[in-house]
Amino acid sequence: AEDGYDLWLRYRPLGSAQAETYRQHASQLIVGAATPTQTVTRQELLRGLGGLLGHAPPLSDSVSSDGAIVAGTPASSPLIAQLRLSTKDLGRDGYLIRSVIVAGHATTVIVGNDDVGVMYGAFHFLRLLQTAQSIAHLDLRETPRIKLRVLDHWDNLDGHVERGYAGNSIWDWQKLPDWLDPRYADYARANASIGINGSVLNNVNANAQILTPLYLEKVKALAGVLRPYGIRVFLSVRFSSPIELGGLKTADPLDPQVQRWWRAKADEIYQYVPDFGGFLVKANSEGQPGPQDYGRNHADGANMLADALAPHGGIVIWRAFVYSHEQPDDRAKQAYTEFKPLDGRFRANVLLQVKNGPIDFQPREPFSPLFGAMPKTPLMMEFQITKEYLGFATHLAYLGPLFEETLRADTMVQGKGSTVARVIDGSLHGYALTGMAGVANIGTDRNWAGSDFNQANWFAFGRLAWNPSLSSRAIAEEWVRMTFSNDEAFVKPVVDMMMGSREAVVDYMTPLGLHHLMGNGHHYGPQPWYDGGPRADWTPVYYHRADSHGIGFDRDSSGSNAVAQYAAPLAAQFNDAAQTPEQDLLWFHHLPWDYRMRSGQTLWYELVAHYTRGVDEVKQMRETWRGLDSHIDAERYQQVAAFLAIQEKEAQWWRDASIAYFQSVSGLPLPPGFAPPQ
Ligand code: GCW
Repeated sequence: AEDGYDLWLRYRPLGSAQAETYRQHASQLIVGAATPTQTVTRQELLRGLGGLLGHAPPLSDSVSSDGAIVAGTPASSPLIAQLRLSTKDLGRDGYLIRSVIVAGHATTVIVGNDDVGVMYGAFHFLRLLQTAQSIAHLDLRETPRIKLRVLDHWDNLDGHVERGYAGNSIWDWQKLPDWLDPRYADYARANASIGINGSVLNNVNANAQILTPLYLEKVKALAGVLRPYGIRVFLSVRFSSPIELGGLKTADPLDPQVQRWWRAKADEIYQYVPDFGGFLVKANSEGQPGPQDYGRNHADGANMLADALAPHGGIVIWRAFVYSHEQPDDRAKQAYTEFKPLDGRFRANVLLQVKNGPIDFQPREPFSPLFGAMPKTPLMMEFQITKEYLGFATHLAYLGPLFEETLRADTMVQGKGSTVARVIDGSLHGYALTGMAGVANIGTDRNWAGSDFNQANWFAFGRLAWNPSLSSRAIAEEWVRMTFSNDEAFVKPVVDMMMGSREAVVDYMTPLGLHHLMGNGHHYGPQPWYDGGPRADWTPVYYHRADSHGIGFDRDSSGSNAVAQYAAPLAAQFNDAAQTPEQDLLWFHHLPWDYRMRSGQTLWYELVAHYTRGVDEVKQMRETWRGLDSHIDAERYQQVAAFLAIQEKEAQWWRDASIAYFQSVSGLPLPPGFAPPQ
């Protein structure tokens, strides 16, 4: 059934002409199976070529005809060793794909330094066929720009996924370690196909139980499934575990007993999982325990854990998403305020994981001012793939443009070109460790991600973690071709629809730099009027600050002065409403309703126009989709159509509720000709 389970690895038969052309370059397959990674690589090539071409080329061990495919490393394959290709600078994950002559025969070689690189190369090779590209004269060389490419699962041990909209956790802790759901290997294949090499199995709001022997047995079993695919396992840990599990009276990071407890725990973990990746930690944020509970700082906490992991080569990923019990004057400033002074104070095996924006995964935020501000501390990007603030499972919002916008943003810390991408790929400040994390959108739904189009966000995350300078449009096109069809009459309109979809959400939810107007707690639907407890900085009115005079959060020098956290040229730009990009206007400024926008319209009219445009965009998306039913299977076609109908209804809800509320505050008439909802 076309239920989306196969993700972008569908491998359905290609058209006969195309298959015929490819078969000339797939006459025999030479790939070892001496290691688990070689074995899964071989399986994937057989499965992929078998599916796409109708039957897989025969396995053999020498090249005897034109069209052989040889995959391996110089160490594992004498054939490849003979070619004397230079592979040294490929590292563990890089690969070459080349059309060469072997024994007088035209041959395609997929070469890495390590089995894992060869596996990535095999997936790339299959992708060429899946996206209808020529494989006749190949000369490709790929290495990842970012070392750690991880999914953060916010999965609780009871199976619930925090902010998950695709069913329950795929980790069946109850049946682990004895039953290994085949889905784990399919999860690993999907990740490996886009270069993801780490999985944080459990929620950052962590349960200490994950570190008990009972659970470590289960973690070990999962690590065993993921390992052949080059994926290392990480765990979120609760900072107070020495109290909860160890019976200690304190979790003070400077207490020798606490340090001993963590060292012993780390030693124990590595007996279960010798290649364990390390810890992810949310500390002193939203009520989680942390070093500040003992008067210590984040570096004290992170370094203590880093010292416990260092003998085993493990790392600590410490989150910068913090805000304290005491309400700050401006929550957007807090991560920078707490972490910037600690630059250079972290151990070499600590990475600081920073959300893309200063608040919290909104449909649009300016980039976090921490990027560029900590040259001596490796900063890792945290994106949210699950759409907590962008319509959960149903709304079609392709996040590629959101990720790309952040990565391409210029911090200006070392002049023009100091992009966020260059911060996190390490090239700007010379970081030794680099990483990108995505909060996973994966659950037990047959389609994994809650909708077919949500799969694209998982895909885009992986592709950008491998190479943050890829274009989100090119990624969308790859994904559409692999997931649905290579038919140009389908690809073009669907890619266009995807590319506009996130901006549509911004327009109907939070245009012009507005943020955090979603329903309290659950974050679904509009609630800009909400001003209830428990704290003001969890309420929409705190963020939009609309009154009869105007709207917006004053973060310029006359307000919270959050602008000062950016490099001087940007600070000056953002400090001046006239120079601030309009898409971020109300993020940085509180402005009168009759403020003149670049269009010449008043701010009030422009706001209404954006809300309306958002709804119109979704109408247009439905229209586009309506014309495409003949190109794909009915099953997926209909679910997308139904979800788009939900999205239109809810875009309308957002528009009407938001305009009605803001009008009740502004007291201004609607623009002439304003069309009431139909
Ligand atoms: O976005 C907010 C979410 C919380 C989440 C928190 C975080 C895991 O609403 O559910 O908790 O961020 O990132 O820690």
